Amino acid sequence: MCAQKASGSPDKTAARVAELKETLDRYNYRYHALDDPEVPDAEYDKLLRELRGLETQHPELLTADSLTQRVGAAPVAAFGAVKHRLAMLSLDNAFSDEDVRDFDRRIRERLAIEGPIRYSAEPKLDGLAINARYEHGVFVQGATRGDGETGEDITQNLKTIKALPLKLRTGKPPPVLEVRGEVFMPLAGFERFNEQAIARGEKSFVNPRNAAAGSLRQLDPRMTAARPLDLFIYALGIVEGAELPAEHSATLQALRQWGFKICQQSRVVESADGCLDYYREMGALRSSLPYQIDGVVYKVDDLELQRQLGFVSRAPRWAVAHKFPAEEALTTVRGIEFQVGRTGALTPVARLEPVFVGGVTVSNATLHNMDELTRKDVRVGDTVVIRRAGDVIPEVARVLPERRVAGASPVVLPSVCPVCGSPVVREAEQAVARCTGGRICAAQRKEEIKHFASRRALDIQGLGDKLIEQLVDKEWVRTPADLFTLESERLSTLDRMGEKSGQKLQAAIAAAKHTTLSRFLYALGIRDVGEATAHLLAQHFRAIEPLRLADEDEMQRVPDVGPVVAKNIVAYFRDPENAGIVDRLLADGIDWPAPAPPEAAAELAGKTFVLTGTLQTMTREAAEEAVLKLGGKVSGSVSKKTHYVVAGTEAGSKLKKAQDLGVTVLDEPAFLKLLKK
Ligand code: D41
Repeated sequence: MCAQKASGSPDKTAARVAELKETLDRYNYRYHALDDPEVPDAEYDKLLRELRGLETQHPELLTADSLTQRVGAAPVAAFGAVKHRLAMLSLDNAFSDEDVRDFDRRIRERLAIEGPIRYSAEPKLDGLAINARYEHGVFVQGATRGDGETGEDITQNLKTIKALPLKLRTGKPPPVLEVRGEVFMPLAGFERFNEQAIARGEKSFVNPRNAAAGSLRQLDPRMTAARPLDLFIYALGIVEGAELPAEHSATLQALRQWGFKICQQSRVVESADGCLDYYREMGALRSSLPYQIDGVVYKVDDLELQRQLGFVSRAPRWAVAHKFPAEEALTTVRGIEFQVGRTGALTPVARLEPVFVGGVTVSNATLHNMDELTRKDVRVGDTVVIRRAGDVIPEVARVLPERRVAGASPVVLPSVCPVCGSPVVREAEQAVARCTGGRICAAQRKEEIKHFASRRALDIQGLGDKLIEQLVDKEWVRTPADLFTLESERLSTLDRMGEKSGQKLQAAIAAAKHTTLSRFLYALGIRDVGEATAHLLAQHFRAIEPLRLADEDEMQRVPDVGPVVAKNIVAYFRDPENAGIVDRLLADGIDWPAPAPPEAAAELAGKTFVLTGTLQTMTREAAEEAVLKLGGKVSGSVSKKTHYVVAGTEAGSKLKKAQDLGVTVLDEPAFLKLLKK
C-alpha cells in the first residue's frame, strides 16, 4: 500500500504526507486533549504506518514535528543540562483547613481586598514536573524541573508521550511558548507495567510517581516510549509574542485549544470555603480517579493579582498545595494469620508493623482469600505497600520482592482450623477455604451471634463484639437462642459491665424480640441470604411456617432465588440443630407484624438503587428500608445496572459516576415522590 502511494509524483507524495500529518494531528488532539477519540486506534495506527513508509522513502519530507518522530531516537550517554529561562517555582504546602484559611487571609491582606478571591483549583498530580518549549509552534526542547533553575534535557523522552503535541494547533503560533506540567503514569498502566516487570524477574516500582520518574530518566528513549506515560499541563513558562487571557483558568482553556491535555477536574472556586469544598470533593473522588493525586492546588485566578503578589524564596505567594493524608505506606509483615468467619470462611490477615496511612494507624490488613494471597505472594518478613483509600478496609497492595529476606517461605493454607482444629476444606475452583466445624467452632459461633445482633439484623442495642466474645468464651451463649435466657445479674458480671448496664442490656435483648420477618430471616445467617433475599422471602411466604416447610421448587418461585440459594435455604431449615434454634427463638417470643400485602410490595421490583449524600427527611436506614419494602434493591456502588441514584446533600463520587454513566439521579423530593411519601 505504501509503495503504491509513494510511486506517485513527488508533489502528490508531499501532499499526501501533509494530509496524513494533519489527520494524525487531529486524531491525536481528539484522543489526548479532548479525550474524545474520533476513530478506533487501529485506524490511527494504519495512517501512522503509511506516513512512516512515505517518510522512509522520501527522507526529504521528514520534519521534526512529525508524529513518527515520537520514538526511535538513539540513546544518549547522559542528559544535557537545560537552564530554565524562567525559574520553575516550587509550591508551599498546606496540611489543614486552618493553613488554607491563613493562605487566603494573607492574600487578601497583601492585596488589601475585602471581597472573596477567585482561585483556580486543580488536582495535584503525583508525578514529575517538566517544561516543554515550542518555537514557532514546534516542540523543540523538553526539560525536567531539576532544582528549579537547571533541569535535564529530556527532549527525546518527552516526545514519546502522546499527550504532548509536537506542533501547536494554531495558524499563528507565537515565536516562543513554554508550557509546564506534570508527567505521570496512570494507575492501570502502572499496575500492568509492574506485573510485567515482576513476570520478567525485573524490579517493580513502589508507586506510580517513581515509575514516571524512572521512565522519564531513561537514557534510551525507546524505553520511555514503552512506558504508559501521560501528561497534564498546568502553567506557562516564557512566552514571547502571544496575546494570552487575563486569568489562569482561561489560559488553561486556551492551551487546550492549542492541543495540550488539561486536567478536566480543575475548576474556579471562590474564597477559602470554596477551596475547602473542592478539597473534600476531590478527596471523595480520589480513589475513583484513574491517576494518583496527592492533594489539590489553589492558584489565584487573576494573573494581574498573581503578578502583584509575586513570590518568596522560590515559591509563589499566590499558590498553595493542599495535601491529602498519604494513602500508601511501606511497612513489614510480622505474621500472617487466618481469621474464621461466620460461615467458616478462612480469611488470611497480615499482622503488620504499625504504620500511619490514610489518616489512621494500621496494624492489620486483609489478604482477602488464598487466591489473593498466592497472587500477591505475601510472606512473613516481607516489606509491603499498605493502601487505605477513603474508608476502605486497609489492604496489602503489593510486595517489594527485592526486599524479601532470604529464606522466607510461601504461606500455606492450614489443613485444620486454627480455632477449633476441625478439617479445612477448599472446594475445587473456589477461592474460599472453610473450617468444617460449624457450631463446634467458637469463631463461627461468635460470628453467628455478632451477625444475629447486628444493626441490620435484630439490632440489639449495646451488645457489642467484645461482650459477645465473652459470652461465647464463658459458654453462657452457644447459639442465638441462648441470648434470650440471659439474666441481668449474670450480664452485670461481664468485663466493663455493672448492675445498671446489665439491666439495660437484658432489656435491649428483650426489646429486640419485636422485629420484622425479613430482619429475622436475615439474622439467621443462612448462607447466601442477604437483606434483599430475606425481604423477597418474607414477601413471598409472608409467614415463617410455610417458608420452613417449602421445598427447593417452591423456594425457586421467589424472585432472585436460584437453585443454589434454594438448596442452602432448605438445607438450613432441615438441619435438626437449626430447626431447634428457630423453634426456641419463636417460643421465646420473637414476633413481627404481618407483612404488607404483596400487591403493594412490587412497585420497585427489580429496581436497583444507590443512596449517596445526606437526606434531610429520613435516615439512610429508613430510606433503604423503604426501597426494600417496595421490592427494590439497594447497592453500595454505581454501575451501568443501577436504575436510580438518590443524591442527598454533599453527594460525592457516586453522583459523579452516575452522571458519567447516564444513570437517573433522583433528588430527595423526586425520591419521596417515587416512594409516594
Ligand atoms: O499537579 C501538580 N503536581 C501541579 C504542580 C499543579 N497542578 N500545579 C502546579 N503549579 C505550580 C506553579 C504554581 C508553581 C506554577 C504544580 C507546580 N507548580 C509544581 N510541581 C512541582 C513543583 C512545582
